[in-house]
Amino acid sequence: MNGADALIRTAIASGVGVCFANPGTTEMPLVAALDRATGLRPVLALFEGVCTGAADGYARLSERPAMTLLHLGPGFANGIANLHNARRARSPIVNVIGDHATWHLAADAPLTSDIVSLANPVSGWVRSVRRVEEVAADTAAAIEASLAPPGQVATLIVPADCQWSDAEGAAAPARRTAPAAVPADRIERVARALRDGDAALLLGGVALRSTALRAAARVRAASNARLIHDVFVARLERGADLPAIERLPYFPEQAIAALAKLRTLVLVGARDPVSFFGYPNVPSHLAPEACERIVLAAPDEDAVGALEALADALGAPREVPALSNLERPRVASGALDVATLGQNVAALQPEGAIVVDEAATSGAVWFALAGGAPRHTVLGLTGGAIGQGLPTAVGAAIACPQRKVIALQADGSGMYTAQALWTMARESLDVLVVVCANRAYRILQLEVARAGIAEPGPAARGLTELSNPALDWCALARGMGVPSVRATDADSFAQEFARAFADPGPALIEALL
Ligand SMILES: Cc1ncc(C[n+]2csc(CCOP(=O)(O)OP(=O)(O)O)c2C)c(N)n1
Repeated sequence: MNGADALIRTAIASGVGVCFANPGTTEMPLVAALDRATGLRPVLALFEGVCTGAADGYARLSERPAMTLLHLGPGFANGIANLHNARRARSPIVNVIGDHATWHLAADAPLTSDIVSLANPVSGWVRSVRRVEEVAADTAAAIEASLAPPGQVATLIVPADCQWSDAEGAAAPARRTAPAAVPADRIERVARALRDGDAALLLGGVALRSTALRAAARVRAASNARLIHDVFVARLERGADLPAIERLPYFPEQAIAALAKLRTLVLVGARDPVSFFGYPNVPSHLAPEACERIVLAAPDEDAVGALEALADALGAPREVPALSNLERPRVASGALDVATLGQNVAALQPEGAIVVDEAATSGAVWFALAGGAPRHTVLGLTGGAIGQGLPTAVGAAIACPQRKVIALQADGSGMYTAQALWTMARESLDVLVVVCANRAYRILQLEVARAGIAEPGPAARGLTELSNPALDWCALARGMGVPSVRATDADSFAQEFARAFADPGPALIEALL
């Protein structure tokens, strides 16, 4: 057994099941070791941002550590934007990066770079293996670090000679630590604050899963506190039988108005909400200055247990009705625009769908209406680094092969990591991609208007339009092995969308808006 075998076997013993990879020469011993082991599925992506985004999607749904295999500093650097999103999502990811042999680094060969400095900003844990004897233990330590509540990105740099040299064997499997319990006096304090009125709970992390949402609905029934989640969520369970909760608006003026009356904001696995950007004369923090912030559960604490204890402390009934008076919309016909597109997705999405929402300005109507759809899971753009949607859909489909994945994908963002389509085809993933083809960076056009520019000049227009030439998503998809069709009105969209569910496997609908 060599160091690479020790790494792979330790990973398998620790519950790692998939490796999203784009290897090179410095990872060859690891590639060979994958063939000598069973239980670790290698998935090739044609750009590292697809590997890291897929690892994020996989981790959000499987609750197992996701592994990437990336090539030296430049390969890793290509994956950074989606690791930034994964860091915000608190996804347990282990990046394994091959490096030059320890003795070759001094030669400063062309691909040599400072990998640690690249890794630090997006990793909660970074280590370079020094000797082959340490590979197995370092691998277990990396996996354990990735799983430390609430989950984080861990990066392990493995020089090629530490992979190819003889090793003793695998390490003991990584251990999983449970989140810390919330002390009783904090529960009491929050219960008292909620009795004073004008309060809201801001839910994040595991507090957006079904058990926590039901406990939060008990808290609402007993206290009248509002239940809110941030605009972009790592994973939200949603739909007919779950309590509906409010989503914070994206633009700060609207979010500030939504929170204006609050006297108490209870944070449950969430941070104090802030504006996505700073604008002149708009505060960073969205809740009023005078509003008291109380942490019920920090992200690394047991939010579910804390919500249940809080509901009990308030004397809430054990079960409350879902309280969602949202109804599923009917299928719309006529022109295809963001309203009819959103309505038809909400009207037709199948039970148990996983919806990856990188629809940007085309997604709001769908989100508002889908609360009345059957149970589904929403994965959002946690770190605002676009190009996350298609890769995350890959990872979600690999984590949950029995569920349909719908990637609601804005066209501009989709082009950052369009290579994900090829992996969908190669792995026969059950993903329906809906490209919201408005042929613009619409959000940036809105920002131009918000900046007070009534008549955008050629630069402002040229840098925010995706015309000339228009992207042909059907051709792009076909070229990567994904069957595709274009919809130009609401009726044909509904027909194609419904048809895609009868037919498992990857497909793409270009919705011309
Ligand atoms: C990695 C990264 N690069 C650039 C941006 C800046 N940016 C934010 S939104 C956007 C364009 C979004 O356009 P599209 O995805 O087509 O959605 P639309 O606004 O048209 O709905 C850009 C370039 C970003 N957020 N992240």
